[in-house]
Formats: sequence, structure tokens, C-alpha cells
Amino acid sequence: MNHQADPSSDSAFLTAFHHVATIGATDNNGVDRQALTLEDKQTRDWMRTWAESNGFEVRVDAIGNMFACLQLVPAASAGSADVPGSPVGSADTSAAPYVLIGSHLDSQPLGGRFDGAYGVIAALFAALRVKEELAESGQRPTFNLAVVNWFNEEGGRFAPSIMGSSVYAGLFDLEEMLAVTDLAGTSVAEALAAIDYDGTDTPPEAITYAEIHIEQGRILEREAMDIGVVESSWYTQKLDIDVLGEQSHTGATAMADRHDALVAAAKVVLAVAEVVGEFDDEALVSSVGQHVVEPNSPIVVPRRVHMVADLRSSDPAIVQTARDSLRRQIAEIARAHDITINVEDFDIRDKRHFPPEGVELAEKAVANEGLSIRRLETMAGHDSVAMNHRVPAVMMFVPSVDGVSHCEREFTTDEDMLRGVRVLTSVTGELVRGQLADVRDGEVWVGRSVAEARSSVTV
Ligand code: HGY
Ligand code: MN
Ligand code: MN
Repeated sequence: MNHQADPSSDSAFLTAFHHVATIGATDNNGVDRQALTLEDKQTRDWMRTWAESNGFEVRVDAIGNMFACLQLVPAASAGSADVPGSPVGSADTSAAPYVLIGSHLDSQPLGGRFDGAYGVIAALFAALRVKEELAESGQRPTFNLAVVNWFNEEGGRFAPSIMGSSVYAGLFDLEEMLAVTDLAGTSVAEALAAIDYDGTDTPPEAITYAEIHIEQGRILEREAMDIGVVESSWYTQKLDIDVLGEQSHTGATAMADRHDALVAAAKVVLAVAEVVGEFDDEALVSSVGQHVVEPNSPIVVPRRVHMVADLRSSDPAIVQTARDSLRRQIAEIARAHDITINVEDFDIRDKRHFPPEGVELAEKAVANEGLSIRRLETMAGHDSVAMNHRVPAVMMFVPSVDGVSHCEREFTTDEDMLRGVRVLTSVTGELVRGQLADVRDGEVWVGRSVAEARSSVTV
């Protein structure tokens, strides 16, 4: 279908979304597009082509984040400060700060086709619609606008997750992240170069951020709500667990002589699952997601099992209590099996509150669209969680059927996706006109005013 007539239409969005879902498609309607694989490159190439053909300037930074930029603030003569958003004395208002909107195109292994990709494609269309609205109205925005595909939000291949946005937000060190390797020993730096996305561009300076994403839970569906707006993100942490036994013959070694890492690891896995029983129902969620057995041969008693456990709660004290309980239980398992088990905390994300003004901005936009909205917390991590450390961020959800995600069964209806694009467009329009730029929620997030953002912009 030719969308020349209306490149930002609902049908053009659905055509784009369902096309991207064919990249890395799996047999059961999922996608497998792990960070920096060929399939990830193909979706990145798609985004670059689509963006450039619609008038965006595409930049790629040193950690592989992609920014499709629109200079909405018109260029002005050197030194003029009458154009809102232009730093005084700048020769070019392209230095005006950017509203960033976006999400991530990478997926989990055998993941869902909506997680992340929906948010990036919705952001591309919302940006196009805002650009068209400004052109029709002749209004002059305060800020520029860029759509982001954040590198490695999922962390399936390169841990930790939410990597690209955390480097951008100053939470992770660039060189450290470039040196992270996958299970095959390939580094992020090598993998970026292998798909030609080892960027050198300066990323746009953010003033505010917005993201729309599938809920990955059941609340909106259960309550028949159109949109969710996130008030806070759960406290989460990972445990790196290294179970070190001794390799031996599964047939010839006496049971009394075995130091079987996998048997001990199995008890650790159960302890991680069962620790939730120490708290109210659903107050804590936990799983061991990654589990690597060495040497993984049918007739060798395993010498090592490396695992990663994920602990999350709305209450930081619950995660910390569960973590302490697990460390005690794991020490007891190691003693009983006469093996060594090393446990390290990592990827700790504190509980963060999104600026209330951003929540209210989303509620107003949804009311204007005649839709329903409810406030909620996010259990899953998102790039907005990282960005909320740097600028005022707005995080919104559309419903997930059955609440499933990170699996091929993940599903959101076309109608729900389109409603989300409309709401993101409305919120983005407010942000480029200056909303939220001066917000301070005081509690755990200190906002950056427009003046601070302008002064930080290098010309
Ligand atoms: O870490 C997370 O929760 C996200 O799904 N990557
Ligand atoms: Mn996601
Ligand atoms: Mn995810």
C-alpha cells in the first residue's frame, strides 16, 4: 500500500509495525533480534531508511544508540536569543535541546514482537505527526525532537540490560560497557563494528523524555483501561551466582566423591523461587533466568554452573531482606555439598518516581483523546527508568493481552497500538512546546531547568 499521500497515517504505522515484525520473525509469531545480531542490524537499517526518507537526520553514538533528529527550532543568525530554546550567543539554534522519545528495537531470544519495537515505531510516527502539526499551525516550538532506538535494552546477549540509555544517562561507563562480552566472548565494541553501528556522532542533548511501551502485565486488560501512566519503577537487583564443584566421570565416580555443581545449583534455583514465600503474595518476584552449565557433557559431573537471579519489589527493603536470606541459604548449600558458591550483587536499580507533572501531562493528553487512563508502577525496567535519572521522563503503557511478554505469545491489538500513538503524539507536542522542562520533583530526582540544559549545550 502506497502511503505517500499520508506517511504518518494509522495505516502507514500498521504497515511499518507489521513489516518490522517480519525481521527476525520466529515460527510462533515472536521475534529473535538480540542486540547487534544480523537481525538487529536489519531493524536498525530499516529505521535509518524510514527516518531519512521522512526528513530526519540519523546519528549513531559510541554505544550504538540511534537518534533520528528533527531540527524543529529554526536556525537563527549568530547571537540571536529571540528564538526560544536557542542558547544565547549560539550561531545555530540546532543546538537547542532535544525532547527525546523512543524505546528499543532489540529483543529477547524467542521474544515478543511488541516489546520495545512498538515504542520506537510509535515514536517515529508521533514525531512525524508533531512535525506536520507544527508546519500546519506555524507554531514555533521551544525544543528540537529526536526519536531514539536505545542499544541493548534487553540485556539478553550483553548484560546488564538497559545498557545504551544508561550510558547516555551517565549511569554506566562507556568504556566498561564496550568491553562487556557475550557467552561466546565477543565484546560489545567488536559486535558494534561488525554491523557498522560503532557510531562516532555526538548524541543530541536531552531536555525531557517520553516513552510508550506494552504493559507486560495484566492490569490495563483486567480493568479495560486504554492507557497506563507510570508513577514509579520497582526496586530491582540481580545476583551473579557462580557454583564451583569438580568435574568427574558420571559413571565411574563414587557418589561420596562427587562435587556436583548442578545438584547444588538446582537447590539454589529452588531457593530463589521459594524466597518469595517469606513475603506477602506478589510483593516480591524472583527467578533465575540465565543458567550456564560446564562442561555440559552427558557423562561428566558438572564442574561449574553460572547463574543470574533477578529480584524485584515495589519495596526496596523486601528485595534487600530476600537477598540477605538467599545469601544465607546459598552459604548453607555450599557447606552441605562441600563446594564453593560465589555470589555478587549487580545491576541494582533503586526505586524511582517519575515527575508527577509528567503523569498529569499524560492524563491530560489521554482525556483530550477521550480515552481512559490509570496510574501504575512498572515492575519491568525500561529506558525511561535510566532517562528519569537525567531528565524529566514520561512513561506510558498500552495493554498486553494476557499480560505476557518476553515470549512469542506477546500480543497487543492494532487498535490499542494506534491509541498509544495518538497519546504519544499529544504528549510529545506538549514537550516540544516546553512542558516539563523546568520540573523538579524534589524527592529523588532533581530536574534540569531549561537554563541548565541550554548552558550545557556545546555549540
Ligand atoms: O530489565 C528489564 O526489566 C527489561 O525487560 N530489560
Ligand atoms: Mn522493553
Ligand atoms: Mn523486555
